[in-house]
Amino acid sequence: MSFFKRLKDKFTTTKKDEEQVQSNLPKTEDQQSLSEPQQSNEAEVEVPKKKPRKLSEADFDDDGLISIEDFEEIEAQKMGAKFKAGLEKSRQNFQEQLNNLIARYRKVDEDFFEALEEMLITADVGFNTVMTLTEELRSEAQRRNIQDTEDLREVIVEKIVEIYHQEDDNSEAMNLEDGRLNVILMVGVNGVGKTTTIGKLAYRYKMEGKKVMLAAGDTFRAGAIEQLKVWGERVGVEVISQSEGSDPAAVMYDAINAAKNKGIDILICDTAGRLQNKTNLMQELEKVKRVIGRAVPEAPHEVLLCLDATTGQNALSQARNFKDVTNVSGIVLTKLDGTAKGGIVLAIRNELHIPVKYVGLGEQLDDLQPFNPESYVYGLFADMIEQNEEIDSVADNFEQSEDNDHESK
Ligand SMILES: Nc1nc2c(ncn2[C@@H]2O[C@H](COP(=O)(O)OP(=O)(O)O)[C@@H](O)[C@H]2O)c(=O)[nH]1
Ligand SMILES: [Mg+2]
Repeated sequence: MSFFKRLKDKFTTTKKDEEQVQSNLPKTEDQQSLSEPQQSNEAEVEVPKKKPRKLSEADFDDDGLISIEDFEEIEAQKMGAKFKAGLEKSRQNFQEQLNNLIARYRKVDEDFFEALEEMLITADVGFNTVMTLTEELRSEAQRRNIQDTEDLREVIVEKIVEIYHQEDDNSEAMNLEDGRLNVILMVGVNGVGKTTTIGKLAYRYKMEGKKVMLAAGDTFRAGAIEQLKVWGERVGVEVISQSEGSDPAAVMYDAINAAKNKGIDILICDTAGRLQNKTNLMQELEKVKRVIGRAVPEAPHEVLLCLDATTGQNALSQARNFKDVTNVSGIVLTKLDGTAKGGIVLAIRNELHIPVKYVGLGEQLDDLQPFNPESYVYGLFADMIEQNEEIDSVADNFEQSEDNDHESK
């Protein structure tokens, strides 16, 4: 199966299928209270039978629950839709530029590769990463004797995923374990989205059935504690705080005690993004980390650095500063929805060797998504991936209409 076809099968869904599945999925109480009240009358809900969901009544057991395979399929498609929506600006930019390049340089030659390099660098992919990518493309084109730039389209997208995977596999996974208190420390400069991300993470983990608590460690910025409390209320998780100006290490100490007493699974700690100067900030983060480490062995289990995708190369230099002081275990790249230069993800991964664990794709509670390179390239090239398969989809439709004929007999 071609690369594009595989991505398409995995992530694509039609609007109608999506609505049907949403209305059929069992909801938790929390989900219900956060979304609009459902109008549909249960007796009228029809179980979808159409591709690509492939759901049928047999998928639901007596309690109305669906199988793991179907659940995973639906999750992948929901994720695909999130990445597609969140990366819209970048996608328009990437696809338009790539289409222009392919139209302008019909033959695969050095001029084409140079223009491609320029395009990728402008999209924040990062110089070294671009060089690696185009080197691999050159040899792949030679190896497979690809002459037409049109035929290189899919290879380019495939290589982006490959380059991403060259690093340690599976490192996007969070270091969280059942049966212990997991501590996540959120760091990053002011305004990158730390507090918002903490709210979204708390929501995500709570939906997964975890007991979550938050620690208001940004005691420096006016209003920061209040902002976290608002998130706590919205999501329905407890926030441990002290007054503005107090020692954040003391807040952490309190929070860890409270978390232990209440059998919390995940404690997420907010921190200041700016103090009187940079040295102070880094010293404070060190102290906070030390206090956490003394109270819980091997904690913090994750130190997540928040970076704002719209700041481009500046985000990379922030990352270098933080990396020097704290052991950053992962990156949350926020506001990807706000930039047309979504290539920054690749630069971060390849130039800093820190995995991107989550990406912020918008301002809704569920717009924070676990990062994975396939959903990402799907989001970046979705229209191209879908159009590329016109012939296949004609075949699919044919199969489907045969299925339907069969069923109606
Ligand atoms: N569009 C968009 N805005 C975001 C995202 N994440 C955070 N923001 C916004 O960024 C601004 C700063 O966020 P905040 O959490 O206060 O940053 P902090 O200073 O690092 O704690 C807020 O207006 C957020 O709504 C995202 O993924 N997409
Ligand atoms: Mg904040």
